[in-house]
Amino acid sequence: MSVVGFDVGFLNCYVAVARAGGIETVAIIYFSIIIMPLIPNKVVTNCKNTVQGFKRFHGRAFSDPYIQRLKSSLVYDLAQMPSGTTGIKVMYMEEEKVFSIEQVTAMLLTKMKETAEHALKKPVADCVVSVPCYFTDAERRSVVDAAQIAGLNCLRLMNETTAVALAYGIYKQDLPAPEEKPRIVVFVDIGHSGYQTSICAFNKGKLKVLATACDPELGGKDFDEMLVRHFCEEFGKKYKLDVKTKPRALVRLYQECEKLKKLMSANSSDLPLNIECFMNDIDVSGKLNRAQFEEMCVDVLARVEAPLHSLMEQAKLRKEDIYAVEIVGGASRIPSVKERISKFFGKELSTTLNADEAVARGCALQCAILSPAFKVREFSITDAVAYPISLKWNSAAEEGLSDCEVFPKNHAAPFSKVLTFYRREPFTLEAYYNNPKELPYPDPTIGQFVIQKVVPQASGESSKVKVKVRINIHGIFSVSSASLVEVQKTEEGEEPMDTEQQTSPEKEEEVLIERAYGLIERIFIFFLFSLSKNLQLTWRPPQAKKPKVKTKVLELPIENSPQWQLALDMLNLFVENEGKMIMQDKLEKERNDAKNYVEEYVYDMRDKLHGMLEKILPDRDILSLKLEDTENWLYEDGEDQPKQQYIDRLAELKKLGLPIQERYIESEERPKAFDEMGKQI
Ligand code: ATP
Ligand code: K
Ligand code: MG
Repeated sequence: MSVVGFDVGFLNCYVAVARAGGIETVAIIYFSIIIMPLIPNKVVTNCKNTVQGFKRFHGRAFSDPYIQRLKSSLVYDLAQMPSGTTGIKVMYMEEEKVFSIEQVTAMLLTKMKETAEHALKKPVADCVVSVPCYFTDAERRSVVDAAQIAGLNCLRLMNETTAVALAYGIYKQDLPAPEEKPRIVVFVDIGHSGYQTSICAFNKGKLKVLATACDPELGGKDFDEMLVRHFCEEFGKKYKLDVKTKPRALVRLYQECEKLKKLMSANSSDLPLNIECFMNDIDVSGKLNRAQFEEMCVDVLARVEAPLHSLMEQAKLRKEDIYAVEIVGGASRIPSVKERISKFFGKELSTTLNADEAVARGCALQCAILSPAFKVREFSITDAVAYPISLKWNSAAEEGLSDCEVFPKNHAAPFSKVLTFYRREPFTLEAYYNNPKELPYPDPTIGQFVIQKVVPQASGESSKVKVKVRINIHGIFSVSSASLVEVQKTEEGEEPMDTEQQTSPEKEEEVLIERAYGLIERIFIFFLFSLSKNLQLTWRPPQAKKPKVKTKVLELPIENSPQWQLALDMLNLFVENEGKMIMQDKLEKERNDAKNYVEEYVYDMRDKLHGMLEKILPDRDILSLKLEDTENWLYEDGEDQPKQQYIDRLAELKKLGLPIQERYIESEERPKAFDEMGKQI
């Protein structure tokens, strides 16, 4: 059992692991970048093969206008997967290959997994992975698949703001008692790509997300963008350079602007930006201060408030009700961003959490709570549905389409609902987001779910079909089960039996979707049925002999077709390929290690030969020559050889080196032995 939290950020990744004897999280950071090996056995960096900023490709069709718009601004290429989703085109081992977004994220997760394994010194499978709270169903399914490809057992996809809320609440000793008025805290996370806010109610041992509001397109990158735009213009005028035409120069400018932006958070005076040999061998320089920076970012800064308004409106709370506003995420360090948020709430912001590690720590804490092997204080987390979800279906009475909002916005999650339909034949439920306007995504469809094998009752009546729909622990919608209630007449005197059973730890609710036929209609159907079957009619007054019935519940198969879900055979293929790539990496590492051992031996032995082994002269020269020979070989033919070649070379060297070392030890030991003997005598 491993307890690990992964914050898969747009720019930065964090791994938090929990160690036994209390939750001590160790966070490790690195960039969300995958560099593909271009040529077998060689690491050559090439910007077309350096894939970054791919978090936003999850669950999106290649034809999605958002993807098409992004495509032109990327250094690497995108391509369409056979299923219609987005793939990334790179050179991998001398071949052009298209990797699905799930595969690329799996590669990143594999790296994160290895980091966790290194920290814990044991294999890692169980984990909790973060996603932005604005991720849709398709995006979440895609991340779950990526985790599976990486060989991880993702216990929960956790909303980033909820992870932060957990990291905030779990250690608080002074939360109001369960029956008291909850403590209301607002969480704000501004990362590189997205801006997320949530408002939560805390009581002792629990947290409930009341509402969330986001701008998926507002983050540190937008501030970088403004700076880049400014300097492109300035360098255009000052040095007559068209920066946009040179991708390499542009990449460097982005890097320098990000650095400048960070410096400006701590400094309000003029700050320089210098880049040597920027383009056409020209060195460029410029300067900027915070006031100028804020002026060029007014439009970006103006977007900070809207989600906050929405948040308060949804929660129906007053600003006075808020106990604290906790901010995290790298871009929350920008002074003007903080100012806007602080001004909106009319209070000082709190920075009690580690701005960079809070998400990963929250995920690790959630993993510890879910893990049976770990003892953590009880803490219940109720998340909120980000976008309202409706179902539509063909109505039984042939009146056309009916629909029903099953999960309104901010409905508690995870959650199951049992819907009751009266049907004679299989039917289809279509799930969709019913408010496409607020969706940061063009396709409101969640998926089709066919309830199969529905048959009428023996009596000819419609069958009662119970359908369970749920938002699971990952925030993913599904039709999780369906059953048909078969009514059977029993022998006189036999006790009616209800075989229905519902045991689920998850919160659940029953909703009546379609009404049963009324009593009159029932009698009429029964009447007709009897007539046709027996051709003899015996009227039995209902009170006289109530037919005893028992019910039997039949599980019904469901055909699931979620939008953009990776097909199972593809998923299996990707799992297999990831295994091959990990193996390839492992072989490459072993080969490199073998080479390094030869190199190390050469240097080590040479040192020794010049030092303490000087006494053993004749053999020394032979080994010395051999070492030099090997060193030359390493830089020439031996630079890129199979592992065995290095092993063989090392063995050859050791064959010469070992006897020398042995003789040396002997020559050192002998006088000592005499000394010892002398003492004894
Ligand atoms: P996302 O949450 O959008 O997926 P992420 O988690 O990778 O992205 P973070 O690591 O939270 O993002 O934040 C990175 C952003 O914060 C970058 O744009 C970075 O330039 C910015 N940033 C970090 N430190 C500072 C600072 N001191 N001042 C201004 N910006 C900063
Ligand atoms: K992060
Ligand atoms: Mg983040």
